[in-house]
Amino acid sequence: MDDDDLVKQHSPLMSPLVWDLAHIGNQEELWLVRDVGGRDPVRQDIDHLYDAFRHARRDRPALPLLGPAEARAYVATVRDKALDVLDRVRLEGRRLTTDGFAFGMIVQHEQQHDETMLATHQLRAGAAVLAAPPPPGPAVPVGPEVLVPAGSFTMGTSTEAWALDNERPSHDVFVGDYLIDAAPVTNAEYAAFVDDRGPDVAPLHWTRDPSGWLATTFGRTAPIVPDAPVVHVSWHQATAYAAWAGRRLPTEAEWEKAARWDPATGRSRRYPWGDEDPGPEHANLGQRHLAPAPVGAYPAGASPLGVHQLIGDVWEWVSSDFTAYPGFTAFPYREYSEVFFGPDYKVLRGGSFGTDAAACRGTFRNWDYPIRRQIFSGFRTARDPRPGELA
Ligand code: AVJ
Ligand code: FE
Repeated sequence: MDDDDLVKQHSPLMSPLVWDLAHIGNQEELWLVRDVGGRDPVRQDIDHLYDAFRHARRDRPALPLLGPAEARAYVATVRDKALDVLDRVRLEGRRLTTDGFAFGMIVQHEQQHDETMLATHQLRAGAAVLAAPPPPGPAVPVGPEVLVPAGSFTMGTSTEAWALDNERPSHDVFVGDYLIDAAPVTNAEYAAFVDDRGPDVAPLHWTRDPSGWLATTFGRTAPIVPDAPVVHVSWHQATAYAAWAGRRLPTEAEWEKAARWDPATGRSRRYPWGDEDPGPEHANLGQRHLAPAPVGAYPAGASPLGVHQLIGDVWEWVSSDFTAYPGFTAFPYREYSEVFFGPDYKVLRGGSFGTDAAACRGTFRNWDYPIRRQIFSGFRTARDPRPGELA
C-alpha cells in the first residue's frame, strides 16, 4: 500500500492503518519495555494518541499521529528493546513483571490488531493489493447436525498459559441435550434466506447480479462460493436466519462443549482435534488464505462428535452476552475485558481465516456489538431435541 492508503480512514468503523501499527508498538512499549523491562520510555509523549480509550476510531485520523516512516522506525526500536527484555524473563508463569505472560498477551494483542487491519483492508475501495493461495477444497462430506448428549463439562481454563482473564477460571457447566450444525452456515444456505426475506438481510459486501449473488473480497468481486461459510453477517442477521430455519444460535456453553468436550474421557480438550497446537491441516487460520474454506475442507480438525470447522474460517456468533465466568478476576487490567461485560456485547467464538493461531483456542472469547459485521463473522445454528426424538 502507498503512504496515503496507510494514513487515510477507509471506514469510520476503523482506525487509519498507521494508527494500528504504532498502537501495536505502543502497547509493546508500555507492557514489555517499561513494565516488565523497567526501561526508560521510548516515546512517552505519544502514549495518549494510541490509548484506545482516549479517542474513538472515527476521531483518530485528525490526531497528530506518527507518519508511516516514523511509525515503522518506532515499532522497530520498541521490538529491539522488547527482545532484549525477553532474554531476561522466564517464560513460564503468569507473574506480570518477571514471567512470560505479558509477552503472550502482547503477541496476541499484535495478532488481534493484524486481523483488525485485515478487516480494514476489506473495507478499502480500489484495486486489490492483497493476494493469497485459495483455501483447500472439500475433502469429506459433512452431515447436517450432531447430537451432544446432556451432562456437565469443563468450560474455560485455569491452566492454558496464554489464556486471557475472560477465559478463566475453569468451571463445570451443565448443558442439556442439544443438536448443533456440523458446519457453519454456508453462502448457499444463507442466500436462500436473503432470497426469501429480501436484500436487507444480505451480508456486507454482497451485490446482486442477474446470474446470482456476488461478494467483493479484498477488492475482487466474484460469485459467492456456495459451500463456504457465510461471512460478514451481524448477530441480528444470524439470529434472524436461525429463526427462519426453525432453529436458534447455540449458547456460548453449547459452542464450547461441542468444540472441547471429549465423550471418551469426559475432559475438555484445548482444541476440537485434541491438545496439539493448530497446524495447517487442522484449521484455516493465520491469513494463509484470504477466504473461508468450503465445508469439509478440514477433516483433521473435527471434534470427536464430528463437528467441523469450529476453529478458523469464520468467527461464530453465539446467543450469549459477554459476561464474567464465576470467580473471574481482572488481569492485568480492567480495560482488557471487564469494562465490556454486560448486555451490550455478544460473544464470537473460534477465530477466522484472519486470526493467528496464537490468538485462537477452544476457550478464546471474542466480543462485539450485535450490529457489527465488518469483522469476519459467521455462525452455525442449534436446536433442542423434539419431544420423543431421543427416546
Ligand atoms: C478482543 C478483538 C474485541 O480488538 O477490541 C485489541 C482486542 N483489545 N486491543 C478489540 C483488543 C485491545 C479486542 N477484541
Ligand atoms: Fe489494542
